[in-house]
Amino acid sequence: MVSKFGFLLLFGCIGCVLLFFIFVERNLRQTPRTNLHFQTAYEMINRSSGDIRILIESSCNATFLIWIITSYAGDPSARSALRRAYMDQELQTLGIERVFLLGKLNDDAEKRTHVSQGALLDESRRFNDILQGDFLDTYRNLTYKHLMGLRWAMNNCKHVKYIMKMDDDIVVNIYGILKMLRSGIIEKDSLAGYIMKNLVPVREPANKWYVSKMEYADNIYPDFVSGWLYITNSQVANQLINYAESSHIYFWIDDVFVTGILRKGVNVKIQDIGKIYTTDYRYLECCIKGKINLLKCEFLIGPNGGDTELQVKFKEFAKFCHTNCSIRAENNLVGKTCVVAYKERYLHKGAFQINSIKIL
Ligand SMILES: *[C@@H]1O[C@H](CO)[C@@H](O)[C@H](O)[C@H]1NC(C)=O
Ligand SMILES: *[C@@H]1O[C@H](CO)[C@@H](O)[C@H](O)[C@H]1NC(C)=O
Ligand SMILES: *[C@@H]1O[C@H](CO)[C@@H](O)[C@H](O)[C@H]1NC(C)=O
Ligand SMILES: *[C@H]1O[C@H](CO)[C@@H](O)[C@H](O)[C@H]1NC(C)=O
Repeated sequence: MVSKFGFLLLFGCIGCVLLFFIFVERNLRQTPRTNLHFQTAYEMINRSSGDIRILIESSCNATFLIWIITSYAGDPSARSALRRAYMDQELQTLGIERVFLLGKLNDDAEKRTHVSQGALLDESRRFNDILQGDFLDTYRNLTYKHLMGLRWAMNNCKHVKYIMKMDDDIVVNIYGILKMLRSGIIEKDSLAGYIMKNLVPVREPANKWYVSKMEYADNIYPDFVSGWLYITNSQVANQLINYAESSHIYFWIDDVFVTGILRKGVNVKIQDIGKIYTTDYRYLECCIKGKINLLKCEFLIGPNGGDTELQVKFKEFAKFCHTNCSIRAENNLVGKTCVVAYKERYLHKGAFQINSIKIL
């Protein structure tokens, strides 16, 4: 009898131990699965763009368009060129206000660039066109900068019709942009720009633009518009910002995140205005040469190719030709007649791997 009871006890114990192991094992297996589920695509962070403290603020008087420009705090040269190209007074008469979006520099960066916080405060007092957020001015914080600009524009520029976001190394013909906006071809409540389709994350760890699976798990980015320059309005900015804050997601490549991931999340349309972009600064130089023949240029936007003064030269051409030149004939477009030695260029910094759409 005793041995029979002992047997039962033994079996019971073995059963308990087995059950315990099964339970533990299932838990072990389940925990990571749940985590993976929550990390589907993007890094979860606990710092939303709404928490960003503004160190230097600016007022908004724009009535038609607020022009926000991401700029590296440590390099004022592009800001200076833009200020000389398009003077405040002229912008004001056009209903435009321009604001540069900066982060802050750490001691190392201040030493390297010889730009101190004091110098930035002076710059702001002098030009009243700086918005500086309380985050380090680095590549991986670009998304903070971008969202800070949209949030500020949305809260402070209540009466503007458009928000235009640009990078400071991009050359632009403002007169041409205004003409396009007034023509009404930009769809309401959309993001209009150069559409990037089917781009894939860079997965080589040595690359500066390396994106880990933790940061972004999918193998392809949603369609987005290049951060070079895009146009939208306050309603769209509002939706993007709210979604960024409620979803607690973050991805550091700013244009992919804001105009791709967030945009898709709130179901905003993107509109292709890629025809007015060139990816090669030398085409802008060809545009400028057309001035002697009184010819306009089909390109309104392009990179400065490392020469900040191209902004000033292109603006002079654009202003002169806006009233004095004629539109080029189809067979005389700069894209067809300008001869430059072939060199691959990229519209998007994080996209080195990809053969993006060829537009030239
Ligand atoms: C905006 O308006 C305020 C008050 O009218 C003025 O002090 C400020 O200089 C203006 N800023 C710009 C950039 O025009
Ligand atoms: C972004 O800014 C925050 C706040 O200044 C800083 O702590 C962080 O190191 C920055 N991130 C990167 C990747 O530079
Ligand atoms: C148009 O051309 C005339 C004559 O060359 C010149 O005086 C005028 O300044 C030009 N217009 C602009 C906006 O540059
Ligand atoms: C992040 O912080 C907020 C409070 O600001 C809190 O409600 C939330 O649970 C935190 N999320 C994570 C993932 O830690």
